[in-house]
Amino acid sequence: MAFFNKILEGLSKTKKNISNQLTGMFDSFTGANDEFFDELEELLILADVGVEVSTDVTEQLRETVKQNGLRGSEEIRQALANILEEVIDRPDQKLKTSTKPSIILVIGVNGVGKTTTIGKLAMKFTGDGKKVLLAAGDTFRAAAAEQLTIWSERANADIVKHGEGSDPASVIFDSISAAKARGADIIICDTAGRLHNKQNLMNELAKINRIIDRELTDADKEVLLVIDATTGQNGLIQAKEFKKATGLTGIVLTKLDGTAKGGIVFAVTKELDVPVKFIGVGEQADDLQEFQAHDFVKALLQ
Ligand SMILES: Nc1nc2c(ncn2[C@@H]2O[C@H](COP(=O)(O)OP(=O)(O)OP(=O)(O)O)[C@@H](O)[C@H]2O)c(=O)[nH]1
Ligand SMILES: [Mg+2]
Repeated sequence: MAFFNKILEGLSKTKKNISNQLTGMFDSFTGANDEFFDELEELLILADVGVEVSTDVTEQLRETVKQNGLRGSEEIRQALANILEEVIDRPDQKLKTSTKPSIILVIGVNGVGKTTTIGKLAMKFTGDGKKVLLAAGDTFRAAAAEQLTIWSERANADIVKHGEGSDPASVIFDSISAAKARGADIIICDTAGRLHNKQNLMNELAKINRIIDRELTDADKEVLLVIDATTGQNGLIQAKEFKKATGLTGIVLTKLDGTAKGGIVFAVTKELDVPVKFIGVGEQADDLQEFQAHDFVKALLQ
C-alpha cells in the first residue's frame, strides 16, 4: 500500500487535473453519448496523454461500451480504467539486475534528475544488502562528481571518479574493472546531460554503451532514460534521440509531483515502446517508486 499512498500524495497536482476532471465527468454523467466521448478525448489530450493514445483509448472505450451494453457511470469508469491500464502495463516493468555484476546506465538531458535518481536507486539497493558501485560518468560539469559522492556516502556505496573533463568512457571502463575486482553486485553509471553539442553527447553515450557491451557481455544491463514529467511532450522528442543512440530498456519519469499532467506516462510507454520502470514523486530518497500500472490508474481514477 505504500506505493499507492505515495503515488496519491505525489500525484496530488496530477489528480487535480485529470482525476478531478474525470471524476467530474462521471459525476455529471448523463449517458455514453458523443458528447461524453468527445469530452473524454479532449480531457486526455490536455493531460499530456498524447493525441494518438487519447484517440485510441476513447475509441476502445466506445467499442467496449457498445459491445457489452454498458450503461452505468461506474461500469464505464471501470472499463476506462482497464483500457488505460492495458496501455501502460508491460511484462518488462521490473528492473533486471540478477547477474553479478549487473549494470544500469542512466541517461537524459541536463536537469531531469539523473543523479538524484541514481542516489535514490543506490539507497534502495544497499538497503537490500547489495554492494553498489557508482560510476561518475558526468565529467563535463564541475560539481557532478561531488553531487554523486554525497549520494554514495549517504547510500554507503563505492564510487569511481576521474577529474573534470576526463573521458567518461574511461570512467565507465574503470568502474567495471573495479566492480569485478571488488565483487560489486550493481554498477550504476551517471552521465552528462549536456556536452558542447548534442551530437557529441549522443556519440559519447553510444561509446559508453559499446564499452559496457564489450566488458560485460553476459551481464544484465539496463539503460534507463530519465524524463522530467513537467516538460510534457518535449520530453518525448528528446527521448526518441536517446533511444536512437543507445537503445533503452526503461524510463524513469521524474517530478510527477510537480505536474498537473501525469498523462505523459501513457504517451511515453506507447510512443517509445519502452516501459516506465520508476516514477519520481519528490526529492527525498524514498520518493522514487517502482512503477505499478494498476495502482497508478487506480490513483488517477480515484
Ligand atoms: N520535485 C522533484 N524534484 C526532483 C525529482 N527528481 C529530481 N528532482 C530535482 O531535480 C533537480 C535536478 O536533479 P539532478 O539529479 O541534479 O539532475 P541531473 O539530470 O543529474 O542534471 P545534470 O547533472 O545537470 O544533467 C534537483 O534539484 C533534484 O532534487 C522528483 O521526482 N521530484
Ligand atoms: Mg547529474
